[in-house]
Amino acid sequence: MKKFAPYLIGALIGAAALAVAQPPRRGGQPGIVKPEMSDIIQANIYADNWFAMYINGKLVAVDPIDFLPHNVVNVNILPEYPMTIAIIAKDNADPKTGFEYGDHVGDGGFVLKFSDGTVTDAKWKVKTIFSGPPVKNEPIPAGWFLPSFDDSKWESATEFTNERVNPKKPYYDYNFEGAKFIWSRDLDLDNTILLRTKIEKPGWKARWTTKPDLDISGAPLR
Ligand SMILES: [Ca+2]
Ligand SMILES: [Ca+2]
Repeated sequence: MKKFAPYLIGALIGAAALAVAQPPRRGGQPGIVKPEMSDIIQANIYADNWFAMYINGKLVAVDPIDFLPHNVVNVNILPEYPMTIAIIAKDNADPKTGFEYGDHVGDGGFVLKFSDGTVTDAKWKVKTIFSGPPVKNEPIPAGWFLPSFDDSKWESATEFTNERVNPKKPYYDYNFEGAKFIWSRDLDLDNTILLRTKIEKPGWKARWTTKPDLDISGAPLR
């Protein structure tokens, strides 16, 4: 036995060296719970004419079609509650005149439904930053899309009927049941608006225990 010992030690050292040389572990550590597709929710969004959406301070969706045709944006979201939703929505209006097509006053409209039951309604807050004609601009408040932003002085959103907004076919191809079209009080003259709401789910805890390691802070903020 004694004479084999050096070989045994050599084998052990070899095994240790092999362990050090192993590539990094793939698939995470035991005990870590990762989010799965069953944790995601679906968001259906229709804007007349364009929007960008921030959730909990992060840009998560941009309407890929500025103007026409009117389209529904359908995206997956990994929800975390409380969930602050902040939207910038724009009617098609010339920034210099407020008109569309040269001399028409166009109207806006925004509707959203998430599969967790979140819908647009008069409980949302709204602030107009561009109206006209005559054109009037207000600066976009710093940090308007952040959960910590104080929107308590903003007006409540106004609900509009489908007949008033007159959404096009894609709206009817998706589930917007229970959601209301909202805007500021003036669907015609208010052309760019900010919308905010906070969805509370008391007692909610993330099922997953992982956090992203990547940095996406380079995304545009407005
Ligand atoms: Ca308008
Ligand atoms: Ca419009």
